[in-house]
Amino acid sequence: MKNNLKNLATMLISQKNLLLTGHIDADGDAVGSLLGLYQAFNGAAKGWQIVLDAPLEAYLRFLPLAEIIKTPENDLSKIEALLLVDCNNKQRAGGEWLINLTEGLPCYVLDHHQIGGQAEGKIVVIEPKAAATSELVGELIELSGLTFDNISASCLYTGIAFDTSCFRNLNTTSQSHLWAQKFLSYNIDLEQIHMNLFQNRSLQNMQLLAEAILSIEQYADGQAAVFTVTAAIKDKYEANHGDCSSITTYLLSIQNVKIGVLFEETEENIRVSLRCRRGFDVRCIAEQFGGGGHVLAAGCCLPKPLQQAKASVILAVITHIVNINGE
Ligand SMILES: [Mn+2]
Repeated sequence: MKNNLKNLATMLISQKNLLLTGHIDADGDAVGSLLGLYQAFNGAAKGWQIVLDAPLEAYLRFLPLAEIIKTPENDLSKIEALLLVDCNNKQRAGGEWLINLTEGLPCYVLDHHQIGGQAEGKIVVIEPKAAATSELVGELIELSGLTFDNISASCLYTGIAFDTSCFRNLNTTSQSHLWAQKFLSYNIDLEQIHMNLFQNRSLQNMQLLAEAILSIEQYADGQAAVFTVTAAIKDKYEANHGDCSSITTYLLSIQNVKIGVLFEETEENIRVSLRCRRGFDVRCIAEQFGGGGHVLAAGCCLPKPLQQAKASVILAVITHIVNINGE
């Protein structure tokens, strides 16, 4: 991994007109990593552009440099290379527009999501042990002999705090805390970051959570718990996808629950987000339905109708629990 990271650092120092992008529904880690890289490597002077599939979600707009992030409608004709960040394939980063735009251009990958096969890219760095891609960006910056400042430190701290749910998730390591220690020395505004990431629910979002709590179903002797958010409930509270997926983790606050599942009915399909405790593996459940993610947090999409999608996924969840318990 170290060698590839060094090669990536060498590339980033000289590469002009780089397109940087992250996965769809870009989260605190994807965006923090992108902006931290851009700042530390002086992307502005090199014609780098950060482009996301959709406009930045409101809770991340406090980040320094957030205003430079573009959407695919912008003129991107000058692009010479692509770096996928917190993501390891073009499909996951938005699909068609990116595939068309970067056809034939060198592609680089910096990510911490485990993948089954080999990622496509000229230089691929995938380190699933890293709690956040922002940790890898920190390493990349240090390997390049570059320094942090208040802006890059704020962005990268945000990435780690987001992906570890403020150093509480089981993916958190001593390394995560060491990075936090380092970034804190750049006088970052912890209150602002934590407030935006974790204490930023609208009243409607809280009410959505209340409805979801009333919908909870339990399976496998209470080891699986399920939230269901129908299209009607989403409309009622004007909830978006972020509002929904962010509540899944509450299911793990219930005694004895090992796997939490949220079903969200959208116009096109049923989006499923899964969370679990150590010892279980929701990524392998998500993969059965064409999705992916991390061992402890994953997601997938199924075709409608809702009841059918629920039945399939719940069966897979129960089977997984039975298998793990039987081991
Ligand atoms: Mn991440």
